[in-house]
Parts: sequence; C-alpha cells; structure tokens
Amino acid sequence: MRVIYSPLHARHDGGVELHRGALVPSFESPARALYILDALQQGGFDVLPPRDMPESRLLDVHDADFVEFLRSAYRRWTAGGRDGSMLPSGFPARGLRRDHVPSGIHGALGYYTFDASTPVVAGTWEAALAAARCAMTAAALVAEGDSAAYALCRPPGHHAGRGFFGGYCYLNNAALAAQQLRDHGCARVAVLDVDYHHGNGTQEIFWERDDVLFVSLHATPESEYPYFLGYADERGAGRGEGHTLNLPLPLGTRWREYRAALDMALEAIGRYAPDALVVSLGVDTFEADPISGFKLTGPDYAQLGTCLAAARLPTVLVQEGGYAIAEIGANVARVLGAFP
Ligand code: OKP
Ligand code: ZN
Repeated sequence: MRVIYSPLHARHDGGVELHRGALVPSFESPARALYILDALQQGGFDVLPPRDMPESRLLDVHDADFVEFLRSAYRRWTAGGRDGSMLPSGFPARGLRRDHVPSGIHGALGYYTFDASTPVVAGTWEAALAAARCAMTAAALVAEGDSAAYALCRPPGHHAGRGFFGGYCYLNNAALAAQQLRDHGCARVAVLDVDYHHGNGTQEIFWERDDVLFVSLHATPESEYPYFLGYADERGAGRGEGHTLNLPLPLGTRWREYRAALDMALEAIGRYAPDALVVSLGVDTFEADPISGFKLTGPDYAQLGTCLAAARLPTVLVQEGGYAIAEIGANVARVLGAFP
C-alpha cells in the first residue's frame, strides 16, 4: 500500500503539556513521525506527498469560525506580546456561557479547546493542514481504486470535533478521510477507531449521521482520557441513532480480550456493509506506551492488521496516537504489512 507523508508535520512541536498536574515535555513529538517514516521506508513502502487539497474541504466537517481561530491563533498570541506555546487556563464548563466567544485570545483559546495538553505554536496550523491533506489524499487514492492507503498524519486528529481541538488533535484527519470517500463514490463509510483513547471528536462529527458508522475500541473513560465521552451507552442520535458503537475495555487489556472486542466491532461493520473503511490507527495500545494501560505486544499488531485486512474493504488507515517512540515504527509497519 502507498504511504502519504508531509515533512510539514515538524513545524508543530508543542514543547510542553500539562500531564497529571505537571508541565512535562510533549509526548506528541515530531520524532514520532520520523520513526514511523523510517520504518516504512526500510520496509519498502512507496512514500508520496499529499495533494494540495483545497482548505474549503475542511468546512465539511469543521465550523468556519473554528478553522479561522486555528489559522490565526498564534498571530493573535504574538500580537499580545507573547511567545512560546499557547496553553489555555479556563474553559466554559457547566454554568458558564457557550454562546459567546470572548474577543480576547486567552478566553477564545479556552472556548475552542477542552484540555491543556494541546499547545498551539507558530507552525501548528501548517502541520495540521498538511496532516489533513495526507488523510484526504489517502482517501482519494482509495476512492480511485487503491485497495488500501496509509496517511502518516501528525498531529493526530480523532479528538478534534466540529468546533473544538484537544488531545493533541487540531483537525480531524479520519473524519476528513471519511468525508472524502463519501464525496467520491462511497454511499456508506465505516470508521473503526483502534487508538487507546476514545475518538470523541470523530464521534461528535458523525453523531447524527447514518451515512458514516463510528465504532471505537478504547480504554474505559472512567479513568482514561478523554474521560467525558466514549461510554457504551452512547449510540448516536436522530438519523445517526444506532450508528455509533463504543466498546470500552479495562486497563491491562491484552490481545486475547482485545481480539474478542475487535471481532464484535468488525461484525457490526460487516452488518453495516460499508463501501469503504477508515481506520483511526493508534498504536498507543502497546504494552510499553508511556501514557496508556493496555498490554498489546509487537506481534499482536500483525494480528491486528490481519483482522483489519480480512474485512476485505477498501481501507484508509490514518495515524493517530502511539508514544513508545522506539517501537512505534515497527508496530505500524506490522499492521500495514498484513495488507495484501
Ligand atoms: C491523543 B491520542 C492524561 C493526559 C492525557 C492527552 C492524551 C491525548 C491522546 N493525564 N493527555 O488519542 O493518542
Ligand atoms: Zn491515543
């Protein structure tokens, strides 16, 4: 399968994040993409740059005011005399207004994000846009007949919603890939999110739609990020009722139990009979991941790839998380290597 990659990801280097009460170096770093790229090049994969997809495509899954905020946020920050990473310090929780975007940059920043782990720096917009273009390009290749394609996206995307960013994510790459498939010949698309964390942004974007099925395997939000979405009783609404399926799993999950949940996910996808599949491919389910609590091993990722390929659907794989940098490339290569 072909790999879509842009070096522009390196323009985004958040530096620090607020993690369990401490400011620590960002887990989501440029090295992640470099290690994946290196492993895939060693593995003989063809690497292509993204196409110059128009920015207007973003508006199919994101609000215009939100996109404009991301585009201009860092300029506003520096105009206020600041440098370094933008991090928020106040959010519109229950009891506060959500119908008004504060005109000042600090209030606007808190309005448009939901955590303090997702810094905006000078190159964030360029990198996020390049990642979105990688995902849309991979989807275009599949719509044009490739049986599978992989978008080496960085920053990741599945926590970003229609009008908010967070969880290291700014634009929702997987949702943009799904929308690209919808607009180019696929009447029904399934998104399968296998990242350790629940893809709250993707779920929100497709919550009321029946043309995109969202299925997610992830660690229980009772103790794991993003905490406030991803429970089993969330099933979609309106036309989308029954088109969201969450399979939360306990900490310590190993391949045996993971595989059982994956089979349920793939059965649900089979029943939906989509024209194409988008996989939000996080490899932070790995036993050595520094921020996660599952116990998948290297060889398990080859099994994961085999299970995904056995669905025999045109498939777009979109990179999400994975923070055990030394093994991230090998684990991604194992998944991709299982595809014919
Ligand atoms: C992004 B992706 C926990 C901090 C969690 C955000 C995690 C975002 C994961 N104390 N920080 O789904 O891999
Ligand atoms: Zn994750």
